[in-house]
This record gives sequence, structure tokens and C-alpha cells, in this order.
Amino acid sequence: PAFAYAPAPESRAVVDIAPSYGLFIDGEFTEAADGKVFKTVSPSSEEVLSEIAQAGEADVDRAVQAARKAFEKWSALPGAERAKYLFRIARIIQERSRELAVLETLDNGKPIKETRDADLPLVAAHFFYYAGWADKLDHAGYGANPKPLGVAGQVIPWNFPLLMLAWKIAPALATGNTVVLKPAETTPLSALFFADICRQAGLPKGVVNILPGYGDTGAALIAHPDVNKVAFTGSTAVGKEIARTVAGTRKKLTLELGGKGANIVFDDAPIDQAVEGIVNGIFFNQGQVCCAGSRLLVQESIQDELLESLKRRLSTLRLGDPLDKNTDIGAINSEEQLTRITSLVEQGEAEGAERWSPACELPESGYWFAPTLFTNVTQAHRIARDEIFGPVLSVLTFRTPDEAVAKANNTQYGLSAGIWTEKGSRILAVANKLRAGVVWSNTFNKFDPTSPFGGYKESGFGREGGRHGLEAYLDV
Ligand code: TXE
Repeated sequence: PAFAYAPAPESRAVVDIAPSYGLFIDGEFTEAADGKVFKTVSPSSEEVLSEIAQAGEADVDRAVQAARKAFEKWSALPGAERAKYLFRIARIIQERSRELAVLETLDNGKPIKETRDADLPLVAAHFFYYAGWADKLDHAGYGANPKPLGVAGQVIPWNFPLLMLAWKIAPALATGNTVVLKPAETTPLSALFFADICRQAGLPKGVVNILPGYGDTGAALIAHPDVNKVAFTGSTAVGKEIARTVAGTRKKLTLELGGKGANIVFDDAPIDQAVEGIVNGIFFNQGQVCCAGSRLLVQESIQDELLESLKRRLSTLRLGDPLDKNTDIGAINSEEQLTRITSLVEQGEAEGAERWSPACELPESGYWFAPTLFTNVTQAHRIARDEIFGPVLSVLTFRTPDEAVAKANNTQYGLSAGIWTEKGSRILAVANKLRAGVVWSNTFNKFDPTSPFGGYKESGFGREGGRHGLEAYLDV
């Protein structure tokens, strides 16, 4: 059975976390104008990691002015010069990746296996990839000499703190924009370490500014009149609020919001491979993934066999100390998120779905949720409609490919989907009918900087990654 591990203090020593951090404005760490601070805690132990300066309106203004000033010179640099800085940043990220992986695991709660093997390599890859574009913008398909927009105001969530930063900052800098970024309140540390990396790379002052804070800091940033471009990843509710604020201004906007991805398993799928994909699809990062495969659509004839294999596999998952290399399931990022997950799961039970979890001992301190499977789910159930953003899988069945497509598309969201079948023709036929920004076949949760990512419907608009990711930061 899954069980809790003892802490692994030796890896904790890899990273030196200061007792307090300032805001990063114009190349310097500084206190907030009003002196406000907040604490960031480790969700796996509830240990206070550090005290962080909390940016208010005056700080937002200072940071935007710094970015505006820096824009003049930064945007005028030849692309090849901007590329040098981005390559340098990418290499420092690689050099410091052990430290950054431990830091991210401490602040976010996700397993070190993931930060080490997924988050950090992808963060570096995004900087390398966009560094490569900086001197080739004339060849990006937008005509000669496309222009940067100016100051980008970027607000990111806590589920992939450093990776979301990379998705936002790398294309912005490559195209000649400058940045003011607000990390999520529960995970400010890796963004502040990134600020240090910018200094180490000799990035000109003001090109990147980091403003930790809560939602009001983010709201002040996107409303600032000198911000030219707003990029947001987070909840659909806040995304809509931001769209309202930006409406009627000349700011460009991209939104990457929630999802309710369907993982569709046909009766000819390789079952063992599908089970691994299903587990990865919903338990990677404790299911706190916008493109998670949170709905399993299984063809009725193989339901029993698949569920039996899936339950057997879930019983081998190890939940516990995220710094332990063998841990599969780490902590939920915050008490609020744990409450949200718990409440939706309770509603699932109240609505009549059948709940199952493997035998699992949860650590006493920290925020934890056992891997959970719901069967007897109908499309009307809230657990089949709402984004849970936790390690909770809702299982539905279908009989025909058309029914699978109809059910997969029966959602307000449209971010991701997966198809499991040995038939290539079916992959193409089904994928073309799915209203989702990314469709994986016989795999799930695979990311690559060369590939655009983004949503249909209430999952947002605009694309990040790939050549398309440049477009969001250019006047073409
Ligand atoms: O998101 P918020 P929360 C979904 C997921 C989760 C739910 C709530 O379903 O359960 O959202 O998570 C900043 N103006 N996703 O409450 O509030 C905030 O400080 C400007 C999916 O954490 O949207 C943080 O930096 N900014 C998502 C960021 O927005 C504001 C990832 C995200 O927080 C703001 C996260 C405002 N008015 C949650 N209010 C995904 N697409 O991956 C808050 N913020």
C-alpha cells in the first residue's frame, strides 16, 4: 500500500533560503513602499520558508516605470544580443537546476522527481528555444521587422511556478519586450531566485521585474496604464475579471485558464500503457495541472479490466515527503486548494458517485489528499463538470467513437484530451473532432517548447510556446 515517507533532510541543504526577500525592481531587491510582508510556507510540512515583501500599487508603478525605461534600450538591441542574455540565463538555470528543483519542491509541494525531471529541464528548454528565435524574428512568418509591444504585465499561478515564468518571460524578452511579473502568493521563491539569475546573467536593469503579492497586486499590475500586454495563467473566474479590466484599453491579452480534459480509452488500446498514461494524466503534480486528464472516458466493454488494472497501479503509488526521490504523490499546494478539492469530492459522493482510494496513510502535518477514483459518474455530476485541480479522477463510459467525442466535448473547457487506441485512422478522426487545444495520442502530459499550448472556449485564448508564442508579444 501507499505509505508516508520519513523526511529527507540532506536534500533540503542543497538550497540556501534567506529568512526574507524583497521585491525585484530595476535590478535591485527592495522593500515594499508600505513595508508589507507575507510568509511563504512549505505545504508538505507547514514550515515557514521565508518572509516576502508584498508589492502594493506604488511598487507596481515603480516596477512598470523601470520596465518602460529599460524597454527603450532592450527593444533597440539587435536580436542576436538579446539572444546572448537568454542563452546565458538558460545555462545558469541548468547549472543551478538542483538547487532550483529542491526550492520548487519545498515551496510548491510537488515531488522532486517531477521538479528534477520535468519542470527544470523544461524551464531551461524554453529559454534555449526562445533565445534561438531572438535573431530570427524576420523569419517567423510575420513579415520583416515585427515590433515588440512594450511592457508586459504577467500574472502566473502556483502549480508550475518556474515553468509558467519561463513560458511568459522567455518569449517576451526574445521579442524585445520588458517584463513585470507577479508570481502566485503561495510560490514566490523560484521567481525571486530567477531574479537573482537575471543579475548573474548581467541582464540590463529593469528588463525583468518580479513583484510578489496577492490578487490585488496582480489586479494593479494589469490595470496599470503603462502596461501594453497582459498575460495571465490562472482560474477562469479571475481570467474573466482580467478580460473585463483590459476591455476598452489597447492592451493585448492572452489567457490560459482551467480545463477538464478527457482521456479516451478505446477497446483496442494497450491497457498497461493506457493505465500509465491515465495515472500520469491525473496524478502528475497531484492533479494540479490545467491540462490534467481529469475525466477518464473508457469504452464500456473494457471498463472492468481497465479499472482493475488502474486500481492495482494506484495501490503502488507512494505518497509522502516530496523531497524523497521515490515519492509519486506530494502535497497539495495550499490549505485553500485542499479545501476546494475536499468540498468537490464530498459533493461527488453526495451526488451518488462511488468513491475509491488505495490504502494510504497521510502525513500529520501539511496538506495532503489521497489519490481518488470516482465511478458511477454521470455527465451531470459536478465532479464531471468542474475543474477539481486535485488527484481526483472521474470515470465515465461510452460505446461508440461518436459518443466518446460528444462526451469529451461536453464541457465549458477545451484545453486538452487524450486518445488511446492502436488504430491510427481513429486517432486522426477523433482528434479532429475534439475541441481542445492539445490532443495527445497514446501518451499524456507531454510538453515541448516548440509546440504551441492554449485553450478553446473557457480555457482561454492565445497560444504560448512555439512560433505562435511569439505572436502574443509582437505587433505584426
Ligand atoms: O487561482 P487564481 P487560485 C484554477 C484551479 C484552482 C482555481 C483556484 O481550478 O482550483 O483556479 O486557484 C492572481 N487580478 N487554476 O485561487 O486566483 C493570483 O495572485 C489579477 C487553474 O490559486 O486565479 C495568482 O498569482 N491577478 C490554473 C494567479 O492570479 C489575480 C492555475 C492565479 O490565482 C487576481 C491555477 C486578480 N483579481 C488555478 N486574483 C491553470 N490554468 O493552470 C488572483 N490573482
